[in-house]
Amino acid sequence: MYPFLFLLAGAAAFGLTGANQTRPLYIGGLFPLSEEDGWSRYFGWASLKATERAIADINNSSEVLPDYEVVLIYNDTEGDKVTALNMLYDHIYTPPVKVALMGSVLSSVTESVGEVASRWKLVEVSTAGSSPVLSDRVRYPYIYRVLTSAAGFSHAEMAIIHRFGWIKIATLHETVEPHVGTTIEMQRLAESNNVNVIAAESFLSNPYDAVQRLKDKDARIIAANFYEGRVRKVFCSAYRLGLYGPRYVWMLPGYYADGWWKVPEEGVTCTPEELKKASEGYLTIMWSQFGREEVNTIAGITPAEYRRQMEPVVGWNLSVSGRGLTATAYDGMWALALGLHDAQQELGRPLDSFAYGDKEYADIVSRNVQSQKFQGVSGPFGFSELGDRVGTLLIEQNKNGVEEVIGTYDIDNNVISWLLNTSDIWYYAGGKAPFDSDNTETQELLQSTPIAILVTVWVLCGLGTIFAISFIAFNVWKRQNRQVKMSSPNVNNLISVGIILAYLCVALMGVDRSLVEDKAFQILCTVRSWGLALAFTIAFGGMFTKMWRVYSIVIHNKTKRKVIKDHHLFIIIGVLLLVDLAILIPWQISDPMQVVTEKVAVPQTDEDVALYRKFVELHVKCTSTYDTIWTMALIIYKAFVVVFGAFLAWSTRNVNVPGLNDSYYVGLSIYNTVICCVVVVPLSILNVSSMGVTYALVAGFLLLCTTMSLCMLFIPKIIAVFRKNAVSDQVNFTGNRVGASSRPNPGEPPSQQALCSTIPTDSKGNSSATG
Ligand SMILES: *[C@@H]1O[C@H](CO)[C@@H](O)[C@H](O)[C@H]1NC(C)=O
Ligand SMILES: *[C@@H]1O[C@H](CO)[C@@H](O)[C@H](O)[C@H]1NC(C)=O
Ligand SMILES: *[C@@H]1O[C@H](CO)[C@@H](O)[C@H](O)[C@H]1NC(C)=O
Ligand SMILES: *[C@@H]1O[C@H](CO)[C@@H](O)[C@H](O)[C@H]1NC(C)=O
Ligand SMILES: *[C@@H]1O[C@H](CO)[C@@H](O)[C@H](O)[C@H]1NC(C)=O
Ligand SMILES: CC(=O)N[C@H]1CO[C@H](CO)[C@@H](O)[C@@H]1O
Repeated sequence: MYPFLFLLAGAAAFGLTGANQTRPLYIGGLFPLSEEDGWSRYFGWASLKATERAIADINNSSEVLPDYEVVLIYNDTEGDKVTALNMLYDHIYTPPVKVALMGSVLSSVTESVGEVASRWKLVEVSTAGSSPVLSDRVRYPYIYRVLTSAAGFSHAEMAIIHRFGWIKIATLHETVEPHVGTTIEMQRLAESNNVNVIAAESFLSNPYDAVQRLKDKDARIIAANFYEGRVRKVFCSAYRLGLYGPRYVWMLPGYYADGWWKVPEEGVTCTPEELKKASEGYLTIMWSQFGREEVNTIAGITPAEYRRQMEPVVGWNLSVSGRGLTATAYDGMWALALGLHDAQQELGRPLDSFAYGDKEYADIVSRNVQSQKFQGVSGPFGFSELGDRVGTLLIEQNKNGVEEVIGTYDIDNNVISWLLNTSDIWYYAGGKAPFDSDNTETQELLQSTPIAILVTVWVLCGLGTIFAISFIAFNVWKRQNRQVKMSSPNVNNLISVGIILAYLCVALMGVDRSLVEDKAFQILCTVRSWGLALAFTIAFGGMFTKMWRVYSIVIHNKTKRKVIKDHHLFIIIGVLLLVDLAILIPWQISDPMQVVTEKVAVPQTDEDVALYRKFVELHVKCTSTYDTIWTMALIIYKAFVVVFGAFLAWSTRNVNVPGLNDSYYVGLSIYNTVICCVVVVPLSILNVSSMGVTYALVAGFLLLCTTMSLCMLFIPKIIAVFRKNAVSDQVNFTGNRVGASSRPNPGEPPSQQALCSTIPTDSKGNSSATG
């Protein structure tokens, strides 16, 4: 095709110029070469050097524009819109006439320059200019750019979002082009793909507040767009706010310099290590800047050879995934030259016949530039109808501070080709793609008493019950024995019954929600709160009244005879029980027990975080609205009885009333109960650790105490009975053995009544010791 055109064009040119071989074709260049903030000038420099190299190759080519010598006249835009416009007017008003423009690089600059240049009908090839705004063919009919519109980044990001099934994303952008346009494109794509943008935050210079808002909205998948000048601030904010790590995915444009995190920056309080940590694993979308296939290109050499040759020209190393516009600008210049070349035939007049405002010329050249397709040093080259470069985008990932290519995105077909196993992308998240929202699974752990503890306690309760029953049986069996007769066996039996009830309650305390249904559990709760209160009153009331009888006999023996019979004791126990009922019945009626489930969050371990789970413990308990008040009333009442009982026991500690031979042991029993209450009550109120431990401790103590009381009451008696001891009729005051005159006949034990009425009389003469 070219040789043919060459013949035609060559003939035409020859005809026009006679002996003159070539005519200059001026191209105006606008490059940022001294830009202040320090990074776009590298792009400007690379673009300039690549353009010059392309022009040299084009001029040396006998096939492309053989009649013309392409001449580049360039100016420095300083990366600034106003300077760039100034330079554009300088190009326009200073001869010679430029037939096209190269450069302007930055999106913001290209937007201004492009709009003005279009009025002058100048075709422009921008060596970057990724702003999606430039795809507007009404405002920018003659702009072509060698990079895909940054909107393509959004398409690639959406393909990633789609691939991993996320439906909630957030956007963050710096409020300048191309970031605004890219973000708008992302939001548009999200809407058409049914992806929910849960947060869309922007910032001008300080991103901290915007990142804070992302955090507040629980953003996990963040599509961010900003220049390198903001990247350290963004990741420092992310570090400070914890918006990094295995739960987050950051997707960024990929044109930041390698090792950006090492560069110190004023106003950034994070260390390079912190920035590196916060930015670990982010994904970037990047233009493929160098051809990846080792094929012969328009330059006559392979992309690798081109890079090798250009390294000394630009002054830095060029790698296949490197930055810079060294290859794209070269291909862009070629596209422009080929477009001009192809336009000659259609135009029917020399290419240097252009005058500013020549719409026909511009339209024809523009159309021919747009249709160029060739194998460039930046990969397969071509323009879309909107003047955007078509081709491949690279998906890269920041691993240990270095960006690695992990996949490519084919814009035309909307297809990602991964260069690795997709699970490897999430190396920083345990090999699993992070969730787009808080997908932490809450697992409920119903707290229950371990069955081993339960069975152990039940067995012990059973043994205790058998023990208590055998004591009752013993009392019945030996009811004629004096030892037994004199120890008020009926009261002792009642104590045993109370203790059996206590064993039952201890056994029931272990039954939890894991064993029974809600309804049964509620009944169980009521039963055991009643049972425990009554068991205590029956068992302790028995001891208490016995003690009280001893006390009465000893204290009142001087003044009057007291006849205290067993039924008096039963009446007192009955009164104590009535007090219990006076609390329990109103409680039951006005404020019945309810089954309440408390959820207690368990702190997440690192493993839980990695596995997206957290645990809550379910503590099922019985409680009622004024539970504390009722319980306190019971406890205070019982504490009063216990303290009073202890006082009685202490007052009569040295009294040995022979007819009431077990007062010493009853006293011990009471002390034992006091100690028990002091330990068990706080233990059961404070939930020390797990339910099992609490239950084991409380049940263990209760069993110990009740069993000890039981043993103290009965074992001495059994021993006594089996030793066939005679009942001592001595009354021992203050430890001294004093006279015992009216010792009853061992053969005929006195009745309880007799005992109670005679003993004080017997000891009357010696009562001064206590009086
Ligand atoms: C070709 O013509 C141009 C003007 O059209 C002139 O400036 C240049 O010197 C000529 N070159 C030769 C080799 O004659
Ligand atoms: C120009 O092209 C010829 C072959 O067509 C080549 O030998 C020569 O080295 C080229 N010169 C430059 C400066 O590229
Ligand atoms: C633009 O560049 C040309 C050629 O280098 C130079 O003559 C001209 O003065 C420059 N224009 C401005 C405004 O600096
Ligand atoms: C370029 O690469 C060479 C080896 O590949 C290395 O020795 C040199 O330091 C690099 N230069 C720069 C500026 O990175
Ligand atoms: C990807 O990695 C997973 C886990 O390492 C492995 O099971 C799977 O076969 C791999 N797939 C490919 C295509 O390599
Ligand atoms: C063959 C030819 O004309 N080469 C020229 C192409 O353009 C460059 C720069 O404009 C000149 O240096 C070459 O001599």
